[in-house]
Amino acid sequence: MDKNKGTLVAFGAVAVVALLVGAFAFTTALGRTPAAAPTDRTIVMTAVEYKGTFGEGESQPAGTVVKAYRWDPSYIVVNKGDRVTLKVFGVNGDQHPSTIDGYDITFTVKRGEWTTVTFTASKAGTFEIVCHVPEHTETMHAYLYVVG
Ligand SMILES: [Cu+2]
Repeated sequence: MDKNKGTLVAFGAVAVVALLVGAFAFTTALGRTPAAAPTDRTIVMTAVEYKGTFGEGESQPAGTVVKAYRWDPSYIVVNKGDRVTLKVFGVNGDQHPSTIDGYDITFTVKRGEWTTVTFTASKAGTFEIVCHVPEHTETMHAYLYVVG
């Protein structure tokens, strides 16, 4: 390839990249919408326990049980201003005294019962939903993302 042809190819490549970047920026600007109007959101969750059992040749004696308590789902996304209702069903564990950090909300989920937690997502940010039973606390975290 001669030098002029190589320069022309390089210029063309730069022009194509510039066009793509410009088109992306333009469509992104067009795609922006104003903040969503506050809405009512109901989110169904469960309090669950995962269990596993060690087998032969693993790091613990065969038959050793390992378990972890979790919220399902563990990620919740709402918009600032939304009126949020969490409907939480207790599947495993006798009870789960819990908090939503940053919102001063406390609630307890009991096995076999539905617990309803209602609040307005008035603060943007990421807030943890944590169970405070000592053997659950390490793993029983969910994350509330309030977009605003
Ligand atoms: Cu718990």
